[in-house]
Amino acid sequence: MEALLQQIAALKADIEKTAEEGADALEAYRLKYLSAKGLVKSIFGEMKSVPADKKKEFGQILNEFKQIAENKYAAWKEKLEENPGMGAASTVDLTLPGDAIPLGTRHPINHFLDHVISIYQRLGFSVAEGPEIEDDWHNFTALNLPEHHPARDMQDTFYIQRNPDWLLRTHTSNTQTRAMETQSLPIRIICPGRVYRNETVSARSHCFFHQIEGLYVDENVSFADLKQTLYFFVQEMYGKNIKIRFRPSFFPFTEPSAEMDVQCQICHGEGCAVCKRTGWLEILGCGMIHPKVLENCGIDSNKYTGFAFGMGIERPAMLKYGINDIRLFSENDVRFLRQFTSNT
Ligand code: 2NL
Repeated sequence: MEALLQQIAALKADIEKTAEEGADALEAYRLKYLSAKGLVKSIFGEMKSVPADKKKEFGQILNEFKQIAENKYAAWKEKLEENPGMGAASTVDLTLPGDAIPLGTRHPINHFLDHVISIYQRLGFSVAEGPEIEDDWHNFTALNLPEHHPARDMQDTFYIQRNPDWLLRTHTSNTQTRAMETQSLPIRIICPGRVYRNETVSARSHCFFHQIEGLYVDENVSFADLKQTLYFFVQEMYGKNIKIRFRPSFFPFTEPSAEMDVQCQICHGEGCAVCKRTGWLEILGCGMIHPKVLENCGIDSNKYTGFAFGMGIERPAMLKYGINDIRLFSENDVRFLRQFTSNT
């Protein structure tokens, strides 16, 4: 009797520590404890050798033992049905080298923009950003673009159908009109960003592209300040020996207006196909902010003056990286993007 009780205690402990693994282990457990030749049955067989006055007590112990064995089986089986891979030998080889994590690179447009930004930041300009969906006032009217100016034509501008006063900005000047309306003077900002024009997409032009504009408003800002700022910029961008020239031009929002050329970087002024034999490349437009524009933005044009400039990003970036199709910038073909590995 004593020996039997000890055996049952040992079997209980054994059941408890049996690891719940796969279907084979479960079947082995069933055979060992619950089958016709299993331990539960055989221990029950010992009942006949138990003295009559102990049969009731022993019967209870046996029933409890049987319950434990059966409960474990039922719980195990349920777990296995929920998770058929349970207890299977792991197929992961932890000694294999890991998969390489593909690192992204900066887009060439952002790379070029960041370079331009860093140069103007050294002159004390800070970056300002504005909305790409803009109202007519901030994109056109405040900039002295008369109501029937060709740039307002449906041909050039994407209007928002829901509200014809809204459009996709055609230049980043909207950020500058907003800054002049809201910021206190002096203002010295550069405004990079994406702009939109309703133009036929080709290798040379796209319906969206990038610009960076600059603006400086203070007392006594002169055209000499404008020239010196832009000269510093091109020297940082193209080297100390770069030659520049200004040509008179016209923009409704500046007076006087000019375009700035740099000596062609391909032929160094000799004349080639890229500069159309002129030896010069146009890189930006600029001028003194028109007094009407200052007034439109709530700035006293008798007290304050300012200069502004704007340059496109795609064309100089194409020249710098030898890219012959503007569409490559926006197609996100990784074969193109992966060529720009530098992140410095
Ligand atoms: C170009 C020429 C230019 C400006 C942009 C500007 C902005 C304000 C007031 C006055 Cl708020 N001017 N911007 C001025 C001159 C030229 O861009 O060829 N851009 C690609």
